[in-house]
Amino acid sequence: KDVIPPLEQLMVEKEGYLQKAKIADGGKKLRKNWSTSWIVLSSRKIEFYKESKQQALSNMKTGNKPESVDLYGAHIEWAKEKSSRKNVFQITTLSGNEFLLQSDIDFIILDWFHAIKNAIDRLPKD
Ligand code: I3P
Repeated sequence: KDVIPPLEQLMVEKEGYLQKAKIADGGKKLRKNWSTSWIVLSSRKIEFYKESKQQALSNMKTGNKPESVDLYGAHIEWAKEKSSRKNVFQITTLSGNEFLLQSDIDFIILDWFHAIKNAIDRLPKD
């Protein structure tokens, strides 16, 4: 049966394309593999879509799920030492998932860093 999500979860704060590499899952290191991801930030989560926005929208009808990251208790920090690329930051979730996000374009990555940091800081601390 259909469940109606709370309104706040429907409020998209920012969306766009970034380079993404998941480097740990539940604390277990993964082989780094950069790919372009369509990223949707709402107040308490980030969704990573492997495909383009167009494709993602049509896939929603078939129930193809994006990777969803709970921002509650998450950390965000610049991660210069984790990549040879410029403009890389890391998100670490409470469950021990680690993601690197990157863009060559300075203002794009700065906007994303601050948007995600603000979302995390607005969530209750405990
Ligand atoms: C990795 C790939 C990544 C690179 C990573 C390499 O090799 O070249 O792009 O990360 O460097 O190990 P492979 O494809 O063989 O797994 P950056 O682009 O972020 O530097 P790393 O091992 O120093 O993280």
